[in-house]
Amino acid sequence: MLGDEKILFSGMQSTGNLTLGNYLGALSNWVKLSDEYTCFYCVVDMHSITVRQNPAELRKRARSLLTLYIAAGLDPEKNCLYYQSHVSGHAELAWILNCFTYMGELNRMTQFKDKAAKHADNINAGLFTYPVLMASDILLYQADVVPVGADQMQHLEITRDIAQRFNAIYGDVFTVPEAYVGKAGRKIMSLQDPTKKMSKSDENPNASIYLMDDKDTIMRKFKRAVTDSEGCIRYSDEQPGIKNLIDIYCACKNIEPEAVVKEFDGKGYAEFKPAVGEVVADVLLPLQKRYNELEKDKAYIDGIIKANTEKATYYSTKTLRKVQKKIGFPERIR
Ligand code: AQP
Repeated sequence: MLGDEKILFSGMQSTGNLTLGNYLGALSNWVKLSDEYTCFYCVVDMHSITVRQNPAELRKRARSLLTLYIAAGLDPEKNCLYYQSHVSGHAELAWILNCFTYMGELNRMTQFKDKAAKHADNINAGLFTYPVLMASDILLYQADVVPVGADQMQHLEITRDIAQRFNAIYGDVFTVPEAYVGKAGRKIMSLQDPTKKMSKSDENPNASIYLMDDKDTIMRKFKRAVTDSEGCIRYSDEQPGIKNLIDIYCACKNIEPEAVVKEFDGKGYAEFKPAVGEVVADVLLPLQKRYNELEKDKAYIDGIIKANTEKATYYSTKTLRKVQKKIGFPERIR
């Protein structure tokens, strides 16, 4: 699998049903990137338990997420699609890298501060060391690039710092990854509070379009989307709700905001909102059809999981053994 192409690593948490934000901001780009890179796309279920999860739900969501990766167009023969919890190297390397990460560095992470505030009753050590596990995910596969949104940039920086620190002591063990900053990653906002990002763990189902929402639900959610009393379609920070709907329309049709403003010049929200719903439903329909077919084929998905776990284990073990040797762990007796 590893030829001349550069290596890319990314993953998503199985913390809820995937939203249109996850699709337009990440998954749809992953599909494009897979033409150019050798990609490891992980279901990061170990990250997911930094927030309390219902076990049956977590298991179901992880499988559904992996199936959605394929339904969205990721070829499981070309890309390595797997569960983080099936490849023990992630946890093993994370422990080692914990010993090369400073408390002060982790204390600065804004995601930790945000999540700690949100889950004040469960500020666990895993939440604090989340960036170290993420560093392990990336460094295990010697990834050259990591597609990141602005919210994850701090975590990539700490990954680079850890890799450089380790390399400075033990030689060139890890590839130091670069951020892949493609075409301005679109940040899709909540339909109920356009100042907040659309998020799969949002408790209000009307705030998000889920990838498996049927057309009636999609149309209803857009109809209820919070906007303003201006009444005109302008791409302006003063109209965050409309701006978000324009972004969604643009991402689905691959056009620029100016074209949308022109198309809906003189028209009101009663016309614009259903138009956005229609394009979103059109984009999601093929993915939903494919998902429904794949979901029924248990043996096929099981086969993909098995083969890709072996692939990920093979590549991650190569890095892990090298690291263990460098730091002085005793050699394995064969
Ligand atoms: N609203 C969004 N707009 C654009 N991109 C988004 N992503 C998430 N939300 C939006 C991108 O999707 C990927 C998923 O990453 P993750 O599963 O690690 O979790 P996240 O970024 O924290 O996403 P969520 O949906 O908000 O999950 P929860 O609710 O569990 O925290 C990333 O590439 C992210 O940039």
